[in-house]
Amino acid sequence: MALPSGEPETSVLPGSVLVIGACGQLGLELVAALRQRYEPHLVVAADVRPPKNPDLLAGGPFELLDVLDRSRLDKLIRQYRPKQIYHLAALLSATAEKNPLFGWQLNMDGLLIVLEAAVAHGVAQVYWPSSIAVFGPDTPRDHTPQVTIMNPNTVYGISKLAGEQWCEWYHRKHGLDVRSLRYPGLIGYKSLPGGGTTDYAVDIYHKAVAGENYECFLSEDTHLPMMYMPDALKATLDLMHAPAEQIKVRTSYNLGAMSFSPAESAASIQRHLPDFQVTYKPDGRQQIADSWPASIDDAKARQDWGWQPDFDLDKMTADMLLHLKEMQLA
Ligand code: VAH
Repeated sequence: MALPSGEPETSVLPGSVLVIGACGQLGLELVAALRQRYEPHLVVAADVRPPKNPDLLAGGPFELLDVLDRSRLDKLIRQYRPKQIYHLAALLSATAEKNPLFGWQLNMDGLLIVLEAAVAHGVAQVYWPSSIAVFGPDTPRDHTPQVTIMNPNTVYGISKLAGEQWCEWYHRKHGLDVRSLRYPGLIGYKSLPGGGTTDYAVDIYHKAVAGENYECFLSEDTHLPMMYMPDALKATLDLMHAPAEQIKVRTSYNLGAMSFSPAESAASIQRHLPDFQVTYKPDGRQQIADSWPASIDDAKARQDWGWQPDFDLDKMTADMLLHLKEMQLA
């Protein structure tokens, strides 16, 4: 991934990088991408429990960290002196609805602990993911603007909206270089998501490659903003390496790539696997999905730091099926 500034990809970071929530769907892939970009021993993966598959994080240091334990975080920051902290640990939308108070505590107190520690230790940059979940049922659903009505009605969305305002406050009051993206649903082949409303868009590929039919928990015409993991990684690293003067949004940037429905996802797969069948049985996650945008206007990200996605639905499907088939044969 070339840097917008044209800086060589293998630029050495004077200091380490700490990834909190490294065992999650995004965390595993972000650690791998950071360890390709920097010397692997400089990229410290941390999570509340070890990875299910240790091989996935074997290329560099791993530390146990409950992000709600400030003294443990202080110890790791003193030990590794990170220049960047990527704070990903959170309960996602469906899980947080089942555990509202812990969802708020982890998503909110976790962020505040990281922001406070970053200021106290002079960490140069913090990354924190927001989500399209910050929008609610009365937000304009098509090409949702960067600035608009935001009345999220999920615990996850409420915590992400509050978190965005805290990020802006820490930048304004303490000069902390904290940056954020409102991710759409993320789709990747390296790890399964956990507890999200958009997880169907990953599960469907695994079922197709396994030769099984798929029962989708959203209705067939539920359009949601989605993004292939390589694009999410590109956006995250491009944002974090853009010159500070280009970053005009200190809450969180809208970020888009594509928008599709379960029926369109199924049709894209069936162009490769004609016998694959999908049925639809909406569950409680349908109500969450119905409160989110159908598509995102990310013009501000494109204008400020040159965002440009590489993958559409069919290009993602071809790549997902290729890699999942390879993994199946391995
Ligand atoms: C979720 N995958 O479903 C996450 C994401 C936009 C959705 O934030 O909760």
